[in-house]
Amino acid sequence: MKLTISLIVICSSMSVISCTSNQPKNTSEKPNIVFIMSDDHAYQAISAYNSGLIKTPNIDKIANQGMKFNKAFVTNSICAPSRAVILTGKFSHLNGVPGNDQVFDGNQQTFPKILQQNGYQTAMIGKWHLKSHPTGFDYWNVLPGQGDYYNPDFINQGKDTVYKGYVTDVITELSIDWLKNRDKNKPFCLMMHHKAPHRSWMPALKNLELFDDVDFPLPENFYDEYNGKEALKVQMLTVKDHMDVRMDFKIPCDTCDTVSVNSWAPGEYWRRLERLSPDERQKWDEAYQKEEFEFYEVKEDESKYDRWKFRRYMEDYLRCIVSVDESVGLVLDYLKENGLEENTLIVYTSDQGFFLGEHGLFDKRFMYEEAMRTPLLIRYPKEIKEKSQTEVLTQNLDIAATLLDVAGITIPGDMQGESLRKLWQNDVSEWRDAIYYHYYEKGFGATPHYGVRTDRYKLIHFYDVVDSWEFYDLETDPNEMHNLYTDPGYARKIRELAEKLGELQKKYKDTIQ
Ligand SMILES: [Ca+2]
Repeated sequence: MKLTISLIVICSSMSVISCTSNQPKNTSEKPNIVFIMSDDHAYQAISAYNSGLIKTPNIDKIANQGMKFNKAFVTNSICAPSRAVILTGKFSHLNGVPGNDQVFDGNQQTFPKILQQNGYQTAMIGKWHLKSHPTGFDYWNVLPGQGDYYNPDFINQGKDTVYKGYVTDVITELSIDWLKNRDKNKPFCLMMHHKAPHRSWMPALKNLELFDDVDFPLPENFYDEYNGKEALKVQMLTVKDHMDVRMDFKIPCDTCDTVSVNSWAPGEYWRRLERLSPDERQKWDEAYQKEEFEFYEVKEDESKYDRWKFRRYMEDYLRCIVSVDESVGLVLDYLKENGLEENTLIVYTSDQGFFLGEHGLFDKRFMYEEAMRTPLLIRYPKEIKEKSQTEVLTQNLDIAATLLDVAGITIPGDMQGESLRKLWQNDVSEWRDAIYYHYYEKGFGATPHYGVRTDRYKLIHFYDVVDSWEFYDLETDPNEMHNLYTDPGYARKIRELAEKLGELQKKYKDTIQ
């Protein structure tokens, strides 16, 4: 059975957007922008980066026909803060959103606003997650908060609206509808932000059988014992100890001996299923029945149970990504069929990376590679050669400056990122040699921390919940298993990185208490 989308409410603003424009003709030469962002999509789960886990042929097309950024990082690995950094081109301490609880001040400068002021028509569709309503968009239609996977609520330019279908498909359909109905005399910037593959990884019903029984190998540092990692000793984000049997593994058991540490999780699980129609719910229950039988078979055997948990995590996470990849394919097809391929810059990225069992973890937050790094692919045939790659250090901080630069707009002096355009123009002479990171939230036992990463080394200072330093040599220890902070052989290098850290904090105006 295929879940089809039918819109309960047709966007009433489409006719407004398709009205004629008085825009000067020269803006029609400006490039269009399609900025596609998913939520918690690990680079390990994109086949352009790692062929071992999943095939993502459509996302890979952007890499194959454009530039793949192999060292793209965020400044603060969590959802709302990353979005605020991307919009403003400023670090969290300056854009007002250091954590998920702050309300984004929509009066501040953002790149969509600047594009709009320069003749672009702008749209924001999907996950927004910044609490205040979007500003700087001719059209916006966003999920409230985290949003739901099935038959989701949206806020359509201030009006509560419910759409029938799977959230990734709904966001795609709204995006393509907007493209179809846009004013074709103006350049456009479409931001299509997927909810998927955010926890709790609820796949499209048509994809519930995918990856069944694939024996995903555990990452080699799955059983990291956290020697020298004081902050990881107190977190509550491990696959084997902190996932919820109902919400994460989809086993409908409220009474069995579970591993739940989140009292809200069972209620959340049942609430989310209430959004399914009776037929959809039956399909869901049938699909997960096999997993329920397995759960009772393996739960008393710790080793088998650990592997089963990891497999359950991977199955649903990757099923969600299959839909995201389909979405990218549909948007690429639309652009191609409508002659927009050449003059449109397409970005694919995630709001941050994600642990897929590395260090035993799921989630993000920490300055270790899998969470700090994020996928970044840009296709723009007018300027970027096919199959380009870069190894230089980039950040989500650079997105705003890049998009304004490509649109021929002066980058405001208070934006803190650099235009990535220099990289595909091979102008790397003055590119940064280190990046700065600062994470603030304490949820799930995480500890605030800041640090610096160069091409080879990483220095982290955890403060608040625990106070400790970590130092890694990524060349000899890419899995970040050996904290060398007290190793005398690295004392000089650690001093150099500490100096660099101070320089970056000064440069970016981050005052540390
Ligand atoms: Ca996220």
